Amino acid sequence: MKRIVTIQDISCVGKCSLTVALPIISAMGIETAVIPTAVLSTHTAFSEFTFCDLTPEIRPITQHWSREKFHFDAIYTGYLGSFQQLELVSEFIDEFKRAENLIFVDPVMGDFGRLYSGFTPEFAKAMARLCGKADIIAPNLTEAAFMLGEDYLGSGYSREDIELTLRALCRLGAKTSVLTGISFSPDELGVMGYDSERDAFFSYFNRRINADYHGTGDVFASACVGALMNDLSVEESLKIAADYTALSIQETIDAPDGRWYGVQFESVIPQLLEMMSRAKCGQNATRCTN
Ligand code: PXL
Repeated sequence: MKRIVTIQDISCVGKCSLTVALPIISAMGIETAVIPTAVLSTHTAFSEFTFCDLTPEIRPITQHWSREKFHFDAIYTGYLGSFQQLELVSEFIDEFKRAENLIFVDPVMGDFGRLYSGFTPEFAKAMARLCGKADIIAPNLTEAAFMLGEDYLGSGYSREDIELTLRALCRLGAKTSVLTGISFSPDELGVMGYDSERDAFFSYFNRRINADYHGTGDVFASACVGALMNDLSVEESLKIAADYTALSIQETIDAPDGRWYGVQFESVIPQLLEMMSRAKCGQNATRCTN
């Protein structure tokens, strides 16, 4: 069984970061080790959230795992709350990077042109350096703009603008850059990516659902990492992650008790697994029995 480690906070209520990554990636059949970077009572969009910083634990955990000679097939980082955490995660990557494992950095910092509470443009620059160590990064347009020190593209952009941004993101050092939340027409929303090694762009779009919920980026990134660890290609993994995120949003809208602070990703896990096994069948058409 493959094993990954994901490094991000635990927001105890709020359906984001570890409470999303752990169930989704585990359900996809991948052992999911965690380094919780902080414990918050809720994510930071609630007022009066509590916060317990676990930064001092990161290096001792890294050192213990080093002595144990643990191996991770992927290192997936999400929300990180301080410059020091960025440094320690960078050290962790140096320690556990292997030729064959995958470093996936989701530089969670903001949305809709604004940084989340507590983040600064200087922090975005430091996050950009962490992105330089990744195989795949998956910012949204807000995070990309702050990391690149460019203006937020907003909504009136062209395919060429996005291609330029993707190329600039790869120049930070990541092999593949993916931009989430891309839309070239009012009724569609999707992702675009650039593989710098193949010099190839790719994209995938869904019908836009007019609702915004917290944690959808984490649902997307988790499903993407899970699919990649199931040996699906980046393109296939992004498609599955985008479809699963859209399903989770639709499920939340349709639920009589839908909650505003996160999406109902749990009840559509069976569909996620079906999409994944269909994609795997597609790859192994001659051997597939489902
Ligand atoms: O979903 C991103 C996220 C993760 N963790 C915390 C957050 C947020 C977004 O606001 O506040 C603590």
